Amino acid sequence: MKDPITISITGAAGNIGYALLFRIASGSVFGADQPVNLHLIEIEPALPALQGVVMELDDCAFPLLKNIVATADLAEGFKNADWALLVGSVPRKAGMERNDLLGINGKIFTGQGQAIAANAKPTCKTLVVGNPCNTNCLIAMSNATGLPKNQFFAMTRLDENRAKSQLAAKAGVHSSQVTNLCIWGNHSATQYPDFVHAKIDGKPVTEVISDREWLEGEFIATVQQRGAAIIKARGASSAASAANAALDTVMALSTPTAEGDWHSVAICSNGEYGIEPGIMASMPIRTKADGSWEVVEGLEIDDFSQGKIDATIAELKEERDAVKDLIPG
Ligand code: NAX
Repeated sequence: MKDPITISITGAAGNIGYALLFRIASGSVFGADQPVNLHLIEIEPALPALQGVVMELDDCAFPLLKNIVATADLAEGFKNADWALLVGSVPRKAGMERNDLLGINGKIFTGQGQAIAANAKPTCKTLVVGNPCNTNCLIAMSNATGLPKNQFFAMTRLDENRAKSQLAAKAGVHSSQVTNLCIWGNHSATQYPDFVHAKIDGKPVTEVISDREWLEGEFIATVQQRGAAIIKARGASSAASAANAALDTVMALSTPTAEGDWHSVAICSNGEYGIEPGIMASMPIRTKADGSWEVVEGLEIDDFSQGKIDATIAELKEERDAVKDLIPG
């Protein structure tokens, strides 16, 4: 049997946490031969609810789940972490401006970035889900002194999965037939789901779906507004699909990407595609056989796509400027 790996999860008593933990503990993420420790991190008021989740995990008697830590202490929570999944954050409330939210959550991610650097394994990978996830991730990464920037990610996989499902429905195919779908930029209503490079059964989407007006209009708007549509229908924000996307991201970053394909995740730009270095932007990513990853470079960006990418990157720059006091150096 392998040595256990440790997965630290903030917001573990929340909705996404509830949909995440049992799949990790069951072995469906890291494999049927990989034991796991779960470090569940919550704020003090949520610790009683977290105890209930721990009781349920115990009651599953998962063979692969070796140890559970439930804590509000960041040092204990991130100790020896192989993965840090930062899900917890303060939701936007009525009357709160975007910048207020950035400021409140920014402070959370400063401390968490520092605690990951001080306590997690030097190889720990961090995935930020809590919104605004790109900028929260930028703050965590910037405060995690000593850890490589390429170990920090913000989630846009839910947007990728949503876009694949919309294209599949329009083309009358299964979503698994849609590949090469890149979400560019921010996980927000400015994101650009790139249909130009996406493929259906290996053919360009634009050859399979001839309705360019739909692609440029309704398709993009549906993906951008999908989160809001789910809140309207369900009375609560996406949880199971968000947890699923977080686990898809972990798996996509842990296993080699299929030949010719890519996946979407926000990473710290090194200037690829003219995106300002240091911006946490979603791009097409390939995971290599040795476990490292690279940006897929050389895609031709047409004028329509460039306009959309510029808009979402402009928003990310605004967000970064709003939290510049939380970014050392
Ligand atoms: P919930 O409100 O159900 O749960 C959040 C949990 O985080 C709560 O239990 C709360 O006590 C905890 N928490 C708050 N501050 C914390 C801190 N400083 N340390 C540790 N825990 C803390 O929200 P849920 O539905 O689980 O959503 C979690 C986050 O995911 C939200 O920020 C949400 O906006 C974001 N989402 C991100 C998505 C993405 O694609 N990146 C999609 C889904 C979701 O909207």
